[in-house]
Order: sequence, then structure tokens, then C-alpha cells
Amino acid sequence: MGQVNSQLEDLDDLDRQAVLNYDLTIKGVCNKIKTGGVKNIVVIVGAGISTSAGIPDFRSPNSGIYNNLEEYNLPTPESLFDIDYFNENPESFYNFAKNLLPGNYYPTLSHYFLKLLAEHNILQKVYTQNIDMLERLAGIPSELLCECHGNFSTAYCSVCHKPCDSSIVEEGIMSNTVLKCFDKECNGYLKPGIVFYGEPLMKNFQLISANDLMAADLLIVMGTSLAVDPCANMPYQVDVYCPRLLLNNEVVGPFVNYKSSSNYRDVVSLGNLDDLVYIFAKEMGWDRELYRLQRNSYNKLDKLYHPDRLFNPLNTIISMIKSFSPFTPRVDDDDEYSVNSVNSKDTDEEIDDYSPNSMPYIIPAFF
Ligand code: CNA
Repeated sequence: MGQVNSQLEDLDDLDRQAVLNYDLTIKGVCNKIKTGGVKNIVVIVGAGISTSAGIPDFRSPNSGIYNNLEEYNLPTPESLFDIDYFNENPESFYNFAKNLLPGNYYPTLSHYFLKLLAEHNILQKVYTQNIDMLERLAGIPSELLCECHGNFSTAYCSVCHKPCDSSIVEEGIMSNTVLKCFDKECNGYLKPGIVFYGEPLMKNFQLISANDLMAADLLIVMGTSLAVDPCANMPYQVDVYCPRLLLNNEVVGPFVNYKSSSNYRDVVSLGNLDDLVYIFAKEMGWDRELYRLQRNSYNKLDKLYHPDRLFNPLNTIISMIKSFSPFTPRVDDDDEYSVNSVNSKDTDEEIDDYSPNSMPYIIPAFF
């Protein structure tokens, strides 16, 4: 970081202007992409990109796990992912993790935005702190994804670390049965390959992330409070010429100084993430493509996890009644950028007809 600071001091006004031409808006960032100035975007994401799917984050007021500790029976929110706490009280994690198993939640528009960056060959890597695996479900290629805190695809004992079949742990989580280590001599419990506080990160994390951050010509931070290392530290490691864009409900990390007169590269856009990625996609001319990505993926996920939804006549009737009902909630006409979720059954024409002022009301695909 010291090196970055000294580089910063060496920058003259022309250097600073070259970064975003002092247009510190999403439009300014998009102009840089459109003119070919961005080819390697590194994105850091956190629990905020999954809240619209229904998975609570840590710190959002009211809905965050911080405010609902009784439900999970926790002394602190971090206890949920604390290895010492898990070894004493594995039930809380098993209870929470049940919701995160594949099929319970679908990726959000924000996840498909990441996939869109990959499709346009400008994604260097997504660093996710999430363990819900929705990035995978959205189709982000594994070589462009770093699940910093692990995932459910592996499993091991929390004490002796002997690996075990992840499907056994999944079944245990699903049936609310806390599983003990198969070794009778060991006092550990079986857990998925999620990195808990107190456990080491994946091998080579520092090396891999340092390389990506050095190559980054745009850093996007989405849906994280940047309170947890190693991601909290990553925005400080990009080059001084690298613009940094925050899409979030609140200002976090190094972005706190974005109003300073010396700021030349930090862009802060506050609001609901799915709205913000829509604004970004629209600015790039990719908004229909983004919706189609989501619709096509929801179609596949429905077939995989909820085939019953595909041919549910009741849902179709309810959907028709809702679309003609004068009591159906509509997106506020004044809110130019409000977006609704795409339905897996939307046709290309329906998606083409979407416009900021004529968003259809859609029954969420999950229910
Ligand atoms: P956090 O500390 O709860 O921060 C979330 C951030 O996202 C906050 O700044 C919120 O204001 C913001 N936010 C939430 N919803 C939205 C929204 N719809 N639009 C815009 N902004 C929004 O969570 P972090 O990810 O920063 O913390 C890292 C922890 C949380 C990691 O260890 C995760 O494993 C852990 N976690 C993960 C999940 C998951 O996998 N989905 C859920 C809960 C916690």
C-alpha cells in the first residue's frame, strides 16, 4: 500500500484527468469502457448482491442477521461463521446453511450483471465473499470466479480436517441433523468447505488476488460493507490509475473520501443494487441482454429445480389476473430506473417491450 501512496503523490493533473476525465459517474465509467479503456474488471462482491434473492446480509438495518440474532440463536453475527463457536454450537450454522443449499434461491439481476461482464470479455475476476454459490448458478465461469470464503462443494471435519463427501453434509443440513466426525476418537463436526473466521483462506489467495488487482483497469465493489479481510483490503491494492466504482446502499471502505476535491477516480452510486446494475447496463446499451440472460437462466433453473412451476396452471391464471388487475402494484412511473425481476416465461418480445416507464408486474419466479 505504501508503494501505491507514493505513486499517488507523483500523479500530476493530466494523469488524474486521464483516469475518468473527472466524470465521476456511472456514465463516466461506461464511457471509458465504450472507448476501449477497460478490459480487465475486477469485482468484489458481498452479501448485498444476494439480499434481493431473499438471503439476509449481516448489516442491513431490520433484515440483516445483526438484527435477527435470536432467530439464529447467536451471541454475535460473526459467530455464525466462527470456527470456535461452530465447534461448540454447530446447530446455528446448520440451521442457517439450510437456506443456502442450491435450488432454494435464484441469482439476482446483480449476479447476471457479473455474467454480462464475462460475456463481453471484460471481466478479470469476481471475488465473492458469499457462500450461497449464486455466482456459479448465474453461469460465471469458474476461472473468472474466486469464492474467497469457500463453498458447499467440498466438506470436512472441523477438528481433524479429514475430507468427506459434501452430499452427506448437504443431507445433514437439509434434515437438520448435525453430523459428527466419522472418526470416533475425534470431537469435531462435519462442515461444508466454507472458510470460517479462524480458518485459513484458500492457498495462494494473496498471490492470485495481487496479480488480478495489478491487472485491473476498473474495480467494482458491490454489496459489501468491506468490513472483513481479505476483501476489505483489496480496493487499496489496485493501481493509482485504476478507477474504482462502488455500487451499494451505503458508502464504505476507501470510498468515504469520494467527495474530496482531490478525488479523481472513485465513483459512488448509492441505491438498490439491482437498480444500479440496470442503470449501468442501460448506459452500455446492454439492458435487454441483461434481462435475457436472467430470463434464459431462470428457465434452465426452473427445469432443474422446480419443474412443477413450468406447467402450473394455477400460477398462469394468477399471473393473468394480476397483469390485468387495476390493483396490481406498478413500478412508480417517476422512478425512471426502477426494475422488476424478469420472469422465466417472458418472451423476447415482452422483454423488448420493457421500458423504464412500463415495467410489467411479475409474479416472482420462485413462488
Ligand atoms: P455485510 O457486512 O452485511 O454488508 C452488506 C452490504 O451490502 C452493506 O453495505 C449493505 O448496505 C449493502 N446492501 C445490502 N443489500 C443491498 C441492496 N439490495 N442494494 C444495495 N446495497 C445493499 O456483508 P459483507 O458481504 O460485506 O460481509 C462479509 C461476510 C458476510 C462474509 O463472511 C459472508 O460470508 C457473510 N454472509 C454471506 C451471505 C451470503 O452468502 N449470501 C449472507 C450473509 C452473510
